[in-house]
Amino acid sequence: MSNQNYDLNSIQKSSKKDLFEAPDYYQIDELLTDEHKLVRDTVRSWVKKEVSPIIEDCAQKAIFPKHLLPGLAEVGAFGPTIPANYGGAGLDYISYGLIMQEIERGDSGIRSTASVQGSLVMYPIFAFGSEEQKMHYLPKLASGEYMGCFGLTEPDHGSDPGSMITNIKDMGDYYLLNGAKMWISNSPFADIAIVWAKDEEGIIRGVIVEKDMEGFSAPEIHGKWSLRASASGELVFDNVKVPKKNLLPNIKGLKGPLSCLNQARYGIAWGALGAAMDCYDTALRYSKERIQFGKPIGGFQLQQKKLAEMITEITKAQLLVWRLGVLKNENRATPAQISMAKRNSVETAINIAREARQMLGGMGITGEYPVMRHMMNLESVVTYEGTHDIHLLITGMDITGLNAFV
Ligand code: TGC
Ligand code: FAD
Repeated sequence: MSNQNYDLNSIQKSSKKDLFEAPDYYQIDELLTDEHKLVRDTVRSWVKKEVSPIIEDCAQKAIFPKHLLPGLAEVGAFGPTIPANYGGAGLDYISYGLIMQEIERGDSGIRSTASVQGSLVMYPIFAFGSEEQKMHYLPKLASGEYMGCFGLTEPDHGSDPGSMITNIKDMGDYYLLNGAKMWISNSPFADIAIVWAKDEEGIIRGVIVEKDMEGFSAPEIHGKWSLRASASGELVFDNVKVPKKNLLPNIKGLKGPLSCLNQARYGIAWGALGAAMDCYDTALRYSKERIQFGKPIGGFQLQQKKLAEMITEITKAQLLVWRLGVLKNENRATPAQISMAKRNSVETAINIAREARQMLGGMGITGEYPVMRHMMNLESVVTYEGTHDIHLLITGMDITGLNAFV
């Protein structure tokens, strides 16, 4: 089934109540301000009301629930840290993290949409765009009137984006864009794409491509077993004439797209913990209700070990991302610190999802519970925004000063 068009009535609402209760084993709430808690609770309520009832059916049918976009905009998920004069919510990085945590508690694919819009589309326009570009695009992106996508990965250049071949040629009045991007979240329905391409000197530049430009297409990728409620596609550029005013003027080189990734990876570090919390909460509740050998399975030591290790890992990761948020608010978080947190949170989440799936026995493979969906989603999250191994090598390079990529 196509992600681009669906009949809202074809999505079946679950009658099951979302009973999620967030774990807070170390009273981490005490580290949050009233604003942080208000933001988090607003998104949590929205997810319970709008996402939880439909997400299993959307994932099963591979439908991106695009009717959620106005709601996402309303809860401030698009560009939470962008200043209010450009339509953003003007929040700090801990609020941003909490928003991503709550959305990914619902589904990693919905969080992907928000991450891309805020960190990979609004951020580069905000950080590297002209004033005219900011005034034109940012308010529309914040409200969800425009949706965007981010084209860095190519079919032959994933972990090594510096080797990209997509290119722009200066034609006097415009740039001629040629090439292709692969695995692009949101591309099938995006109004604009932030595209990274090499100029004639081989320097990476960013351009804003609009969906109606001649020679530009964004075919959807089908057949995913992961992020099924998210739309992914390609970006194909066949002699696309990009007006000069669409070049991001204030950035040159690979550090442009990589700076955007710092923003998105930071959000994922929080987001993946949302998925972990949902799996833990589900497994904990199930362990108290499921009776085998005459008692709740949560009473068996092996099940308690799984649960105790889950809450320990969640708590450690919560403290890590909170501290990272403080550093980010002070503009002191390094890219390598962000890499460590992204890698750690996703690994924590994927391990918890796998353990929780086992704890649910046969029921764990069904859509009755969110665990298998989270588990499959996290297989994308561990790969995109830099794979698990790439982030390890970034940490390795940071601590040794030796570059394993060359
Ligand atoms: P290298 O020579 O190390 O660096 C090139 C220039 O970039 C600078 N730099 C950074 N700047 C800002 N933030 C960072 N994180 C940076 N990392 C490096 C660096 O200082 C240098 O600057 P300058 O001024 O000297 O030119 O680059 P390299 O070619 O050796 O590559 C390094 C490597 C492997 C770490 C990097 O390319 C990498 O991170 N690869 C992973 C690729 C990746 O993460 N792709 C993600 C695609 S987008 C996506 O997946 C979206 S999914 C969204 C969703 O659905 O949620
Ligand atoms: P490869 O780079 O081919 O890697 C294959 C394997 O080799 C990996 O295990 C990797 O860790 C390993 N490897 C590579 N280099 C090294 C090395 N030097 N040392 C050791 N091991 C190495 N990209 C975008 O630009 N925009 C998007 O919106 C976007 N959304 C995505 C959505 C989904 C659902 C997915 C799955 C991907 C998305 N991506 C997006 C692409 C994503 O960032 C890439 O898939 C990722 O960076 C890895 O690239 P690759 O798939 O080409 O794998």
